[in-house]
Amino acid sequence: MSSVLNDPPLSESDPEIHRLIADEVVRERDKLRLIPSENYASKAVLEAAGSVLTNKYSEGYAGRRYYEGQQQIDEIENLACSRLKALFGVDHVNVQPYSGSPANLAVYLAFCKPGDPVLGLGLPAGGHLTHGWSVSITGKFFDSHAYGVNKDDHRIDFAEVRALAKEHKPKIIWAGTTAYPRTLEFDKFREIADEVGAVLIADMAHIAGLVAGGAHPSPVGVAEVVTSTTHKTLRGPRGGMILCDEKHKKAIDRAVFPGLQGGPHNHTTAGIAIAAKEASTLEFKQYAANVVSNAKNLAEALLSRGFSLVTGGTDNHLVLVDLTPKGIPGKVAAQALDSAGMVGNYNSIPFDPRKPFDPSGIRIGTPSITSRGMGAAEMTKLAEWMDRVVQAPEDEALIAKVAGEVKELCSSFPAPGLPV
Ligand code: DSN
Repeated sequence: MSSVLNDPPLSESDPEIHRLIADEVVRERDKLRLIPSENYASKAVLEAAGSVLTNKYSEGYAGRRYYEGQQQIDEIENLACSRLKALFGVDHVNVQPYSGSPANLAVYLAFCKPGDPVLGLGLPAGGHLTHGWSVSITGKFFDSHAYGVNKDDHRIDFAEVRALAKEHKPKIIWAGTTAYPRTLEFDKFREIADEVGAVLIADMAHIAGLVAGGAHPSPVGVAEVVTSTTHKTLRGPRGGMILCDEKHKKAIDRAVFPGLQGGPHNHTTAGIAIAAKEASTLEFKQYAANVVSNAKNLAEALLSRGFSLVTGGTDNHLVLVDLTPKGIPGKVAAQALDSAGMVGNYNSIPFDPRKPFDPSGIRIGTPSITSRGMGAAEMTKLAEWMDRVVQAPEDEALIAKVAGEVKELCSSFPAPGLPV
């Protein structure tokens, strides 16, 4: 028997998966990717994420593992942590959470017992499932309470945050969002957390890259614990992390392993280390600023075409469009826009009279198109295309024409990480 396994390339070993990946490359190349939680990871990040590091088990932490053979892994994890500590100016970083939801679950494990009161932004107002929403394990296993946004300006209702905090005395308060276009005022949350003796947890998943690049105020030094994904505005591989003050280091590390997870995904850790290095450059600072200026320009262009925007605009990377004045539901619009080469997601708006699976809004953002180097002129064009499509979502000829124009524009803005 030969000792060498037959080890053909993907195109030969599994042509179906090979074809699907190739088709995804084309999709990511030829369309405007507007989902605000998505981005393009660099070639270097993709190379690490697809490397032999995926073969290794490493339960434990650097220098204290339950498996031998950690000569490279310990160095990689230490590099990821030290780079992130420098980037965010924080005492401690754990890079082992598999993604944002496990990072948040680890926080519950570190600070709460089942049934304890917790407080977070409600999903319909732009919060995340794991901040205690009823269908999530975090809403089922804890006594969760949800604050919302003001009826008039759709900004976070701090009077409600304070009232609920005083009434329920939560163990933790979440300050974090997935569909909120405004600056998060971490200091206001901290004031309330201090008044009731809660630990303030900032979930900066959506804005981590903006924070790293100085385009959004940092929660570090305000919230004692900060969770995040690594693949959104930060442009790393899919992963999660928890940043914390020295005093919570032990509780957080124990909660992640052995509390919640087994072995870390070392290929992801290497990708996170690379993303942290990339995010510490002047070029990335400019990127973060451009993400915000593109979102603001896009918002202005949409407003000038009669679109209605939740909160009237944006301070960050995303725009939440209320399509009610355009007379088209979010899902119909999102599907027509996708066919025309503009990929966003349908989304509830605050106090939405429609159901979450067929809501009134769409959520779009600029992280991916800014990674391609697009700027003000392209935002104006994008608003024009969106307007044409939402006015005639069933006009197949128009949709095909716009898709062709989008593809042509994309060909002038190659995306990071994609084969040319
Ligand atoms: N909720 C996802 C999003 O914002 O797209 C992230 O978990």
